[in-house]
Amino acid sequence: MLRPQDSRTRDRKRLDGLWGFALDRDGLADGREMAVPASYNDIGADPERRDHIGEAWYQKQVVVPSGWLGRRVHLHFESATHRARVWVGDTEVVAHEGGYTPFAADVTDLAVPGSTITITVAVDNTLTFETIPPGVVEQTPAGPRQRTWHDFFNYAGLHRSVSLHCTPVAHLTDLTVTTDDTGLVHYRTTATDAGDLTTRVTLRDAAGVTVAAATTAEGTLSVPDARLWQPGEGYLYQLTAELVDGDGRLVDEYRQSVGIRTVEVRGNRFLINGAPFHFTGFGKHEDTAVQGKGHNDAYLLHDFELLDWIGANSFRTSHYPYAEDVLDYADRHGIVVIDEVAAVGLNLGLGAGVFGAPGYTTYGPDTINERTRRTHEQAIRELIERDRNHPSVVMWSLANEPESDNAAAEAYFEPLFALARDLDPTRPLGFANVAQATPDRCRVSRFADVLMLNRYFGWYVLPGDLAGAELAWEQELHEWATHHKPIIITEYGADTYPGLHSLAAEPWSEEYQNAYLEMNHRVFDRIDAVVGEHVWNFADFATTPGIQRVGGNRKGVFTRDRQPKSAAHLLRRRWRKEN
Ligand code: BDP
Repeated sequence: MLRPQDSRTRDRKRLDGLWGFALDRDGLADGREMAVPASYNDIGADPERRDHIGEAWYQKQVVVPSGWLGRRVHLHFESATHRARVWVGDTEVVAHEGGYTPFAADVTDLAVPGSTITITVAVDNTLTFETIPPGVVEQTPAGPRQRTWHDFFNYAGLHRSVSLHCTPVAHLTDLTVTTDDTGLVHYRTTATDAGDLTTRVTLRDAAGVTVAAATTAEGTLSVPDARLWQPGEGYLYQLTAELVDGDGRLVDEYRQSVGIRTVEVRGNRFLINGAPFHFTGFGKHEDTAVQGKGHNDAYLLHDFELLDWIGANSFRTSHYPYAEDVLDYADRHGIVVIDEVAAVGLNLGLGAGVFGAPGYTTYGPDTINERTRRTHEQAIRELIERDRNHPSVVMWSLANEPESDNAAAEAYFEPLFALARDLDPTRPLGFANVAQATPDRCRVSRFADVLMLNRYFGWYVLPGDLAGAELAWEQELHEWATHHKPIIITEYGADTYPGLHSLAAEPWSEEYQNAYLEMNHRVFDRIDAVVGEHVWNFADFATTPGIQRVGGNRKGVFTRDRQPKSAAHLLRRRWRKEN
């Protein structure tokens, strides 16, 4: 599936703005409204909507442009969290599972140019043991409660753009590009209804000068003296794929930006274009006040400005695929991305009393089972299909903190790694390893190319005892280093209430966050295999209520409204010097 775009042969009409909204279908007549994109949870003042479980209904009337006569009309959703059913008029046109990847339907027969159509969407936020991420709805005396095993608020709704777009009847349907730092660009296109049309491919540099061209649907272009896509310098070429008829007339056109680069793991080094890369940055969230997980261009820019200010060269899309605009920006500006599947919380024993619950076994016929694995597989397929052309994406993370220290985990994950490797042999794979799965116990790390460790020595382990934490942390890292793989610390952090100060550097104070980070950095600097440090988290974010959460998770280096805690200055001093 190709993302909708305007081109010489294609038209995109965004359906963002206000839609009709209700928590049940009949309520659509009541005239309530909802912003798209946005999570619906925090828009209203009623707890009923914030804590709603089940389908929420969206509706919009749309005029199909009369100029689209004779073309194919598609309805495209960048995401619907966590699943959706969509109707045009009374006809169901598409259903989709998974909250963070796009889906579309060909609605040509229903969307007659010049007519007005009604689009209705039911967005369901229910999580079960067979969804990614998993959850369970528990029946309590006070009514149903959605339990999840992930530490962020279960925001739901139409979080990203919706659009109606048209293509010619004969059109390109897919385009894959892989590159290497010798200047080779391999491409593959597919098309539908293309008959005897031919495919023409042209690669231009940033100044618009043609550097290579071909007239086959699939092939390899060679770029002499290629200017590489580098961390910090997102140099992009533009590939234009065209379908042309026998007289050379243009039938369809699709443009794709291309960053020429190589990613490779060699020994305990992570190489980009053959040079060792050290990751500095954060695990982030898509999370802002009022809009929840709704995409917002102003926050997109602001967050990237702050990453630049602080000297971060990378981030992880914890714990789900982010909006495609985010990756486009990272491509253009040379920001390195670890792209994560929404498989967070496959660890039902974790955090009991914080956000877990006793009484569930992670892997079993009634919990994380074969059907969960199939959903997980589909989530991997959709992530790789969506993001494989982004040069900024340098590796895939297949899960966050799954239970990984037993045979059931090994059996669950082995085929998932095999699938991801098969779908994309060009990028290293990993998953964020949880503290309990120490080097001697973890059964899944063997499948990973890069060790991604989430560790909280000095916070969840030995809180307040940074000297003890330093010893224990270094000891564990030495053990991981014997695996001869690069190690990225994908989470380390301490909750910090902004404005709380303590001369004794007690937990929750800004002084403690600083001392905690300094301790971690001393340890990292002593271990050769550590090739990256991603602080948890970029900014404070909303969570499920809990006694360890004070107005959400406070491990942000920035507050939720993006003001720096004093740790931001500490990181800026370290990272700007390093990069
Ligand atoms: C880790 C999780 C992350 C949490 C973090 C925390 O990967 O999602 O927010 O801990 O507790 O276990 O702050």
